[in-house]
Amino acid sequence: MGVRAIAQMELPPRPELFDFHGVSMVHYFTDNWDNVQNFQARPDDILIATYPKAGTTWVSHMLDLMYFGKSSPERAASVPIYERVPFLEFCVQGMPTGVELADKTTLSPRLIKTHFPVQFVPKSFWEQNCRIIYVARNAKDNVVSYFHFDRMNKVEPEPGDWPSFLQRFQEGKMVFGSWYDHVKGWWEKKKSNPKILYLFYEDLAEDMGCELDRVCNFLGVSLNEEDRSWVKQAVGFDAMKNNSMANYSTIGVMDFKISPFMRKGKVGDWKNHFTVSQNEEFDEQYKLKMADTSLCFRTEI
Ligand code: PPS
Repeated sequence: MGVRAIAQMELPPRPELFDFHGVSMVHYFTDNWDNVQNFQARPDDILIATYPKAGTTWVSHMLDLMYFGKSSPERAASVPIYERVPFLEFCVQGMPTGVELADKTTLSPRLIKTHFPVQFVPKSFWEQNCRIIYVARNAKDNVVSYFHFDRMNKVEPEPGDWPSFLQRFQEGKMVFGSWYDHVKGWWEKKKSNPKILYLFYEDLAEDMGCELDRVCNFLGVSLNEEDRSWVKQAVGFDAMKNNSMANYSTIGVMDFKISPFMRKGKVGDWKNHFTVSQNEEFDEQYKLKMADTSLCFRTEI
């Protein structure tokens, strides 16, 4: 059954969080664990790794267009992003798993998405010395985006109200675990692994041209001026929001009447959600949790 067929399917009730090797998860991302861990990466695979809601789709669409946009224009026009860039650990009944989609990809390089914390990445990616692009987003915008996503996505646990969601975020009781552990874990790994490029959502929002050049440099891709402008334009928020192959409107597990996948795409939207006291309390905890890292985020640009 194709991924899009899920639109017609009845989904079971919302999943519960449970502890999985020390990380909060739901079964949709652990049910295929053995196949995921035994996944055979190829040396030219490119892994796009993120904490959920940090800009995965943005960078996935960018990379897909960079590599295949001009050579296979029909691909971007007719294949949704979740098939062009398989989500490795995804395993929802009635839909192809991420591993199945990746295994049947014949194009090269394969672009593969994961939300795993660094310690969950299948070992073949390290053995094959694959290039990895990690995207991180500031915690405040990340948690706001995650809240709206969990409201509308039926394969996520019930979000509850905003104050309790924020509390859970601080405790790391989110699908894929603690934002703090995730961004710091990948940051540490990057220090000893030159095959990891660590990007920030805020930098992409501020200067896409510059970040696109960094990505091209890292991957050894050279785009002529015309293609560079074309990719830049195609990954703009409005262009992606209006593109049914990039905006997840073809997947049935999400209810866009509650909130669209391409929601606001802003840096600083957290200011519309945090109360003054929530912000003060958040800052206090943030300082403690980030005291042991050199990693710095911008919450406005
Ligand atoms: S997921 O479900 O984890 O794969 O989601 P992810 O793609 O990582 O994150 C979704 C958020 O990224 C925003 N987004 C963009 N912002 C600016 N420009 C572009 N082109 C873009 N594409 C995606 C998307 O709107 C979600 O953020 P919020 O803040 O909810 O709008």
